[in-house]
Amino acid sequence: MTTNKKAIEVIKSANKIAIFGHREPDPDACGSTFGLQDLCQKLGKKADVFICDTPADFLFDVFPFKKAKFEFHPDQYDLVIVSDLHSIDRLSSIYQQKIAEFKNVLIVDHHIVGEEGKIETKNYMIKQVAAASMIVVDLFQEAGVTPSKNGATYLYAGMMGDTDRFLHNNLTPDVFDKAAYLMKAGAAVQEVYDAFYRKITRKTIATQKALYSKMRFINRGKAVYAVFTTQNLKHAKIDVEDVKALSNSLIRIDGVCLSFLIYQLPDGIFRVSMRSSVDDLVPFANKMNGGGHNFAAAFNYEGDFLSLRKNVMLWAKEIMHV
Ligand SMILES: [Mn+2]
Repeated sequence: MTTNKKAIEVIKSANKIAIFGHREPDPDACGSTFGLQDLCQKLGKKADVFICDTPADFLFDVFPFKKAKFEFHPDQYDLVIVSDLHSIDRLSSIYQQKIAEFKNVLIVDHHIVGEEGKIETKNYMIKQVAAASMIVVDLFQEAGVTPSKNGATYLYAGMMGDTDRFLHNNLTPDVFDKAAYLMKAGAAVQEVYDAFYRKITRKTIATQKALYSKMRFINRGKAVYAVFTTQNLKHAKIDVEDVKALSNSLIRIDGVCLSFLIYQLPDGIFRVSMRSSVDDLVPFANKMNGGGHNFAAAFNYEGDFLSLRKNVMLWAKEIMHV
């Protein structure tokens, strides 16, 4: 494991840095990558953030996607930083090969996944903290530089995404310390809340309607699932990003301790996003070649809709040991 000090040395010894978050970017992937860009710039480096997936609408109010680059030319960079991921298949497919072959990679992550597919590098920081954005704050503090106001906003937004604004059980005193640090650095806290939580769009309402009509209770009401096929999404005039934004909705239902929110990706594969209030989901997610955190994990399922519905009952039983 790379220390904060060593990570700063790695950044300082580079000239031009390319920064990547995971595919289907969420607030923490965006916050930690744009936060890292701010850090690199504060250290006098040139740094670019790369994104090829279209992020969810609500993220555009907070993150400067216009400044992000799309096409990656490895020969123009001497360091790659990947953030909020550490296995190659969590990268957008167009970047996978180039990063797998890149010689100098630094990993900044907080996910627990199986060793399989881990990007090969000796420089990795994989810490069990609530958000990758928190590790970036550690790096600012290690380097003795303060984030710009925008940088602080990005990192704050990342932390709010992965803690759902201090709601999840991944909280530690460190989360609050870092939130306070970022607010002092000028993070636009209210703007983040307006963009992420205060504003509800018509699409959100349409998605909620579809979600509640699709959910099915299993295991005597202790588990619940909802499946969105590509056809369902089209019919409801919503997209995968809208559904993903409601990943934490089903586990809030009284009496439910396990939820599966399942949606079909454009390539036909189903993404199974799990939440639990009781059981550690990581072993099961790893078994399915996925990963995540104790109470929030995901994996991909390549079968068809009918087999999926059958399997979800078995998965629930296995995870809940019944
Ligand atoms: Mn994260």
